[in-house]
Amino acid sequence: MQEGTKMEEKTDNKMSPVMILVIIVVVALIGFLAMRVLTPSQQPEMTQTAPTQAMTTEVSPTAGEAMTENAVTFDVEGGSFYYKPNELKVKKGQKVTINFKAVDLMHDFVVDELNVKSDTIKGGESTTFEFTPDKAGTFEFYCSVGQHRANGMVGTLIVEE
Ligand SMILES: [Cu+2]
Repeated sequence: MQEGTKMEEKTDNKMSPVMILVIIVVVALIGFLAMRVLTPSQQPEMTQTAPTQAMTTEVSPTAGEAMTENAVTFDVEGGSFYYKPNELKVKKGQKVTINFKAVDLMHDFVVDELNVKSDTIKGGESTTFEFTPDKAGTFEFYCSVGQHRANGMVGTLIVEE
């Protein structure tokens, strides 16, 4: 017991000054490096903001010709008796492209107020049509085949100013 205690004390005394120095240096280095590593990690978030702004800037020049240059595309599914999605939100003057697909029976896509009427397609078929709303408002789109409209095959087209 006694010999063991003496040896430990000796070892401690010899190593202490060096160990303390080494520990101080290592801790200081780790602290310094940790600060440097953590600080740049916040910068990528700011870098990501830059591309988003760049994209917005690319769109802006085309917006000079009113909003006519804007375009939006929707995939709409028609079945008995529904549209999915049944609410579309667009902007006045925006070119709207709709990829309309029928899953059964025969369907079309009509908006009376905007003179929109797609081809009538059969189940399994699809058609693409475009229109550019020239007025704002909330309009109903519906299927003009048979009694589909009465059976609930309707949706809402919201045209924002
Ligand atoms: Cu229909």
